[in-house]
Amino acid sequence: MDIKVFFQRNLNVGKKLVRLHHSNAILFFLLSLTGLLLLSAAFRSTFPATRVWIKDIHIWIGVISVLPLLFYLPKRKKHQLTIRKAKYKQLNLKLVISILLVLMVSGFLLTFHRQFPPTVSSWALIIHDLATWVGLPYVIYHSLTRTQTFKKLEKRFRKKSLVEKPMEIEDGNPVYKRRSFLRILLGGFIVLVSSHYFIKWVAPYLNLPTNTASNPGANQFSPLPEPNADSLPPIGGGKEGQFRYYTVTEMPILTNENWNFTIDGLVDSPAQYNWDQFLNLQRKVQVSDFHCVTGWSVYKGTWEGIPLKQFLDNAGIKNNAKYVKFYSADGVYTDTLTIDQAMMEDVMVATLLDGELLTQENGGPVRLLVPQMYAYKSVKWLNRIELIEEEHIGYWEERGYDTDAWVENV
Ligand SMILES: Nc1nc2c(c(=O)[nH]1)N[C@H]1C(S)=C(S)[C@@H](COP(=O)(O)O)O[C@H]1N2
Ligand SMILES: [Mo]
Repeated sequence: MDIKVFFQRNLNVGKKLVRLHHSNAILFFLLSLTGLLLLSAAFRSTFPATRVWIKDIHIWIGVISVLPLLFYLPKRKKHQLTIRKAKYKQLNLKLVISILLVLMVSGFLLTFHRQFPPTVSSWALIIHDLATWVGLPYVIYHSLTRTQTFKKLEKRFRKKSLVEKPMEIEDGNPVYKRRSFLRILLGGFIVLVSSHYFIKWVAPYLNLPTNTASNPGANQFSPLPEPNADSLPPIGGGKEGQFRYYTVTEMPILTNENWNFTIDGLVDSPAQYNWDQFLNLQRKVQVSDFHCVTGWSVYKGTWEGIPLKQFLDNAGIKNNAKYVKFYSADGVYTDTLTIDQAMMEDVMVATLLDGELLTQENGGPVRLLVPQMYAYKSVKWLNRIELIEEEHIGYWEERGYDTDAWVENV
């Protein structure tokens, strides 16, 4: 990279284009870096608070990256004239600009997702991811083939072939062959590595088998709950869309032995249930949507469980209680609702989805479900409900998430 162009004045168009190209490269690099961090499960659990402002930074770099495109517009004609004979450069330009536009539009929709119906943001997220999985490997290939090291390597190959088979240069053009061989090698390697991530991302959308089902660390409960007739077959027709499984800790491994469920705090009759006792509680079935604040949604899940209201009514809320606090068996994650919010009809202590016991990665055997709020309220591996007087700030809210979790525009 020619850093000088950033400090020179009165550049000609060519140099200005180089500067735009470099700016674009730097911005794309920063966007990839922050974007991959945002995707990383390890980063989510290790630096949760950092993740929240990295997201803001990602968005701001995204905004800034519109500038090189804007500055390019008036130079477009001249540039296209200079590359009219270079097929690869033309193709590259079209590809890069389309990918950038797709990323920008979908990024914009994701940033302002609260202003749009959740279907818009679920699609925007899928498209943003897809454009990343196509664009990033391509840009890596594009930039690696332009490094000095790669060019030297190509030259070495060329020299070798000149020495070994000097006669073939005129007719067989081994120079060209050698050169494309190196590029194919690099391209193949990049495709191989990125397809691993791509397949991991795309598998659930295409209903390809994933290896989570045979997860040896998964929960173990018996007996399994007998699904209500409305759950199996699911009256909602089965969920639409994919969960992204989030956790800020190792996923807890829960079994009959180490699991129990408590309601206590400011209630008249605190209670504790083991798995058998919990299964004896009267369950209801409801069809609800599930929205994560990062943009994805799962629609029409047929959820079965105990309405939270039922729990609270049975326990008897004391007069001084103002909030309901929810604890996870992961020992870290918590959140709260006001009593009014907690008493909403569709807030559920859920234990089945589409007729099956909630899986470990989905927060099973029991999770909270607050359909009208973003899913960070829906505490996974729920094992304790406490009625409290003072406000408690939830895990993500404490780290920068909006305390207003209501999903509008549904
Ligand atoms: N215990 C616990 N509960 C949690 C979380 C978590 O990390 N730990 N993540 C929340 C967030 S931000 C979302 S979007 C949903 C994700 O649910 P899923 O992992 O079943 O898709 O769980 C919520 N509940
Ligand atoms: Mo979320």
